[in-house]
Amino acid sequence: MTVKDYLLERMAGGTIHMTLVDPDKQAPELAAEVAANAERMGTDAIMIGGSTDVNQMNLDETAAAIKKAVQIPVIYFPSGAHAISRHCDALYFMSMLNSRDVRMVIKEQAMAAPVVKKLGLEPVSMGYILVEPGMKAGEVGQADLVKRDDPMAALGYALAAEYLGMDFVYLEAGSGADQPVPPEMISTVKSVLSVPLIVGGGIRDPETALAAKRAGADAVVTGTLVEKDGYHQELESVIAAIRS
Ligand code: 1GP
Repeated sequence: MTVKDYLLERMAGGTIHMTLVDPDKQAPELAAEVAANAERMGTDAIMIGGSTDVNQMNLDETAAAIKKAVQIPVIYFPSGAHAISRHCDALYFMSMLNSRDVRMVIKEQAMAAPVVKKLGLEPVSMGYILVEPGMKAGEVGQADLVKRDDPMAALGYALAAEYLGMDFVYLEAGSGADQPVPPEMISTVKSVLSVPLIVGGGIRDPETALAAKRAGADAVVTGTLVEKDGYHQELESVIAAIRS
């Protein structure tokens, strides 16, 4: 089964959870341990990525270690064409739709595409939309951030992604954001969108995760949560809220 079909099948059963691991934040062995713990707690897929300091070496080592430790799909969440790993099952082939930099919209993708083909990696197409505060991803990607009180702007980008043939839409508040994507924005986008909606950035507790789910998110991504010691209970409660 392709990773895309796996995600669609899981999402048909309700909101799913994905755990994001940044290869720059810990040694590969620890990343593998985090991924295995998350899998045991019920996360549906592992995403690997970070806005800065991901390179071919830390990506390859982390992806290989995680791949050995889990059965669920391992998906690369790239920030550019500078590093691509054959150890992942798939990669989000994504365009930052509201970037002012054409490099983030299509040029990095044009550089990456032949490499993806050569490695035989599954590309999972995705429209990526940065919402305030956007954090590092918004800064590095030169995003023209969607304002938190402007759900119609998010709707426009999301529907454009669908009409361009993208399989998933990702609303991103940025890793470590102090405020997540507003639930009203999620529900506004969801009310018109026919492809699955992924939401992430600033989700660290079960209440926030549940609010994203209730607003209509098909997938909730958490990353920062697993970067501190003693994350087990929090991660477990976030996953439980999403599966409730
Ligand atoms: C970042 O949406 C993800 O791309 C996860 O964000 O690190 O804030 O959980 P957090």
